Amino acid sequence: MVLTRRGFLAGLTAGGVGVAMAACFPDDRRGPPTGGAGGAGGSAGAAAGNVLAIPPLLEPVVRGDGTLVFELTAQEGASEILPGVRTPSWGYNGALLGPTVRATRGDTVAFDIRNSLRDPTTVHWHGMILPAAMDGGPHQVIEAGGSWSPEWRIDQPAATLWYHPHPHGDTAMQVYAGLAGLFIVDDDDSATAGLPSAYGIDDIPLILQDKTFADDGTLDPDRIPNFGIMGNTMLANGTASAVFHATTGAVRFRILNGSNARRYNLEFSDGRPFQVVGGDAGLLPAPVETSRVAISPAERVELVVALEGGDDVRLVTRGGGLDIDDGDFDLLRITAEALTPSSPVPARLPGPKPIHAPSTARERTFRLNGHDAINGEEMDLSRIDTVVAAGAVEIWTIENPVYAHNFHIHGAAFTVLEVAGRAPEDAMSGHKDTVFVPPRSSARIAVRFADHPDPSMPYMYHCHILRHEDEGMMGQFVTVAPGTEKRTPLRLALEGGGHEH
Ligand SMILES: [Cu+2]
Repeated sequence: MVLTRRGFLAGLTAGGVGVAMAACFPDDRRGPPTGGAGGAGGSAGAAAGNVLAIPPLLEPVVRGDGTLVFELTAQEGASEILPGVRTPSWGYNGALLGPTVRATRGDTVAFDIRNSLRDPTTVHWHGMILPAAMDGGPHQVIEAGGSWSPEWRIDQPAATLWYHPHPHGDTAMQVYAGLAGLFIVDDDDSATAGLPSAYGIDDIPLILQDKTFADDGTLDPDRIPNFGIMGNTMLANGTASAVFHATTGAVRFRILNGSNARRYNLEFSDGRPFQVVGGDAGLLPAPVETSRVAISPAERVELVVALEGGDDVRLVTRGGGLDIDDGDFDLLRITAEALTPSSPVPARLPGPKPIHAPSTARERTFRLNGHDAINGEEMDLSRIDTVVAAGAVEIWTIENPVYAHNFHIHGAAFTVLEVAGRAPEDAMSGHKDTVFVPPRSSARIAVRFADHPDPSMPYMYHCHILRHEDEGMMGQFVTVAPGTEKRTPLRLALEGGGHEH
């Protein structure tokens, strides 16, 4: 199977594919910061940095029945990420990353997705609770030149989700090339929660990624042993040396770890505390004050930081003791002059209640083997590994005997019960869809599964270190009508004979 890296590397090595240079977003993303300390006039020198790009909100067309219809095209392009350097990159509706999709609980959303890449791709809605056939996993392949039109009704708490490719064996390179975007779900409670909520003003999306640039400006796909790509240049929303000029006394950052492998140990450069208000799959029930929070690939954290006029502070990641959190890096410089006052973070937030497993809950164990298998088996697209009653709550234990991994479940949300035998940090106590499992430890989670029975179309669970996922550290489960578990077939008849490594 020759999916791997073909199109992206062809773009890298052919000296470009004749596409025009394009900024990833329509706003000016490369000018000097407006009024930041030490602004360098028009030269936009490295010391001054580059204005943080804000992904535009994707405007839907509203159908007669109220359905919100969004259009996304996966495409090749080129971006000026480093000053004066042309970098071939991939994006949705642009050359790098994608627009932010936004919808409210209760909305029916539909997508017209076109694949104008030269490779097959998929668009997976990470964190969305939806029928498996709409999930955009490795079974919903969109061939080069093809299209896909999923549709579903959103029914889950407000959260910062995201979308990205999930073609089996090629996810790492497609994400690294630039395919990723945010999907914000609102609900009635989040609208009145009293949190900063002016998109791009005091409610700031922040997609953190690490890249390495080769001398010719191309993205270097070199990998470190065991984990895959660890870049040496930090990007925020595709902006290198990013600067955000704050205008309000409190700013909410919706942070996505969009990296292939890197774990971020987030702090502010002056150690100031901040309030964590949300996690992967929803707001917290109350803000958690801390000065450090860590997110592994695909995890999200929402935080609110208080600023004062004259502030010039950096969001940084500090090197830790793992291969995947090596090194200290600046992620975003935040400058502040005259600030509009903000309301304090409310003491109570409308986060969903913890997911509670009944005493009769089914328990299962998943052991992460090396970096390419779960419970002794590599991913097989034709094999159903696990059958779950639709809508059930189960307790899953993820055992990790060797390397750093995390664990993501599609079409589900969970509460972390324990990591390495202890209750999770408060900041990780909300609803989640991805949990970090440190080396030589385990995690225990109470998982609520989607109530969309379909014995013939699986969801995935996998490590979200993308190289591990591509190498086979992934399994498949179906959700079925309660009582039909035992007669659910464990083989899928796939067109084309299934998957080979
Ligand atoms: Cu892993």
